[in-house]
Amino acid sequence: GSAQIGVTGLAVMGRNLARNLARHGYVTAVHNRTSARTRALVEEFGGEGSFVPAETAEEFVASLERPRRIVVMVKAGDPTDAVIREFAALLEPGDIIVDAGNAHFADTRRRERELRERGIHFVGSGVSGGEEGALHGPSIMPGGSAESYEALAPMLEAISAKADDGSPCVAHIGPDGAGHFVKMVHNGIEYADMQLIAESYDLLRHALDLPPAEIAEVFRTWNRGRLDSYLIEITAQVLAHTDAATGKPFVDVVLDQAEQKGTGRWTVQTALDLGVPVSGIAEAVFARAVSGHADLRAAARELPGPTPTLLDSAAYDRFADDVEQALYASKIVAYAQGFHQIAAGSAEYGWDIDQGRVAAIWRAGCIIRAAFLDRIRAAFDNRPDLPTLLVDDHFRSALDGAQSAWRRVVSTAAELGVPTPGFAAALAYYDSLRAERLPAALVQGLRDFFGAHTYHRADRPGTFHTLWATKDREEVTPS
Ligand code: NBP
Repeated sequence: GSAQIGVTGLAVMGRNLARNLARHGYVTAVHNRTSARTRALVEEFGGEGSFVPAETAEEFVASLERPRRIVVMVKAGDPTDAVIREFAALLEPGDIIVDAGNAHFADTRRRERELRERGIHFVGSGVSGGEEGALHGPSIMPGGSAESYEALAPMLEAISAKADDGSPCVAHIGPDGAGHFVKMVHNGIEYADMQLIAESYDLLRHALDLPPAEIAEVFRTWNRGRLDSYLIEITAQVLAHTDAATGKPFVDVVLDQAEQKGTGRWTVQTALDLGVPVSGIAEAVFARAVSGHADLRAAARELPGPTPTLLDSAAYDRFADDVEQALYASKIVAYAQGFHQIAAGSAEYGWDIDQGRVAAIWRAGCIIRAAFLDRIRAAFDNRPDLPTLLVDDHFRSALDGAQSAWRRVVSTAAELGVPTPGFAAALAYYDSLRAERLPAALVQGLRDFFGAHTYHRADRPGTFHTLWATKDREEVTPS
């Protein structure tokens, strides 16, 4: 065969990835279960590069040079297993299958293990940036063997997004499920980012009584500062948009129930298993769940709120700036939590993930791309064993500078009765990590009281239990 790489699964993502490869000069074999899609691609975009269309899996495999490189871009779950099974039977040792869909990392670990036994390299790769990213340059997070990465690197670097300094937004994340794990956390952070933006909008709307078009202007201003990012930019666009049918602000005609495809939920489920506190991400997932419970919300609509108050004029004048500071501080916390989860996953599964590289390849192409990520990259480059982003010099001083405003925003939100689970959870996390003593000591006392669960003492080693049911409440050391 003469094709350098093949793409199977030619819905919107696979088609755009194949076009991206062909546009970069790679002879690209293309295949889809329903061959009408394959023919349509070549008819519409054949002029963009060199495509080798295949009707059958056998033809597709035969058209590839060896070692074969096959990118699978089909629906995650059973379809991915079906396609892998079909192709694995036709491949030879040394060939490479890349799953570029949104697989759960545990599935990727299983698939990698099964294929490794047959000598086939399996690369579970996160791809972020939506359909536009797939075509013009996504952020790519491949896992799998170092050998398979070497065979793919030139192509992946060519088709990936480029950061401002020109470096490609792709890096070998680590073995087996590492790439899909990092993509999962990326999506969890994306949920948190969006929730914090939504809370900022809600506060500006309620506290300042601004119309969406003026709030769009506020976001546009923020986008010229340290919050410069894709999500802030498109927030301004969505808020400024007017519904053609009604002439109302678009944001006022959209049903206020946020949906999800599940990667945020996976992030939180995995964090619970790893014991990593990702409260900002969890609140974002729960906020979508709350929004979706229409019946519950209808039943609760009559619950009393605070007596309406207005901000005094000094508070009014500084409020938008306060919200910018609260947003920046809470965003730092959300990323600190996400990177903690990456470090914990890396330790648990032996992936040895370089967190600075992860931040570096998120600088462009993906949904959370932002100037901010270059700061994170610098933080981990300065100190690869950084225990949390919060203690990096830059972020520590940003948090210090923002904290009065951050606290004012959270308390104002509580006074006005505007829900800000993201801001509040982020602040609570910050204060929890800072605390000299946590009330966890009391929790341990209660556990020992009702369940004899024992406790450790801060002043000497050992395991202790107090005989709570006895009169003297003697402390013993259970054997
Ligand atoms: P879809 O997720 O809608 O999947 C459609 C493709 O899967 C078609 O090519 C379809 O073939 C194929 N397929 C199915 Br369904 N069942 C199959 C089976 N049993 N055997 C063979 N092929 C099968 O496509 P997409 O929206 O392009 O997304 C592809 C992947 O990329 C997904 O994992 C998605 O989660 C991920 N992703 C999507 C985005 C995005 O913005 N959409 C972003 C990042 C990642 P057919 O044409 O014959 O029905």
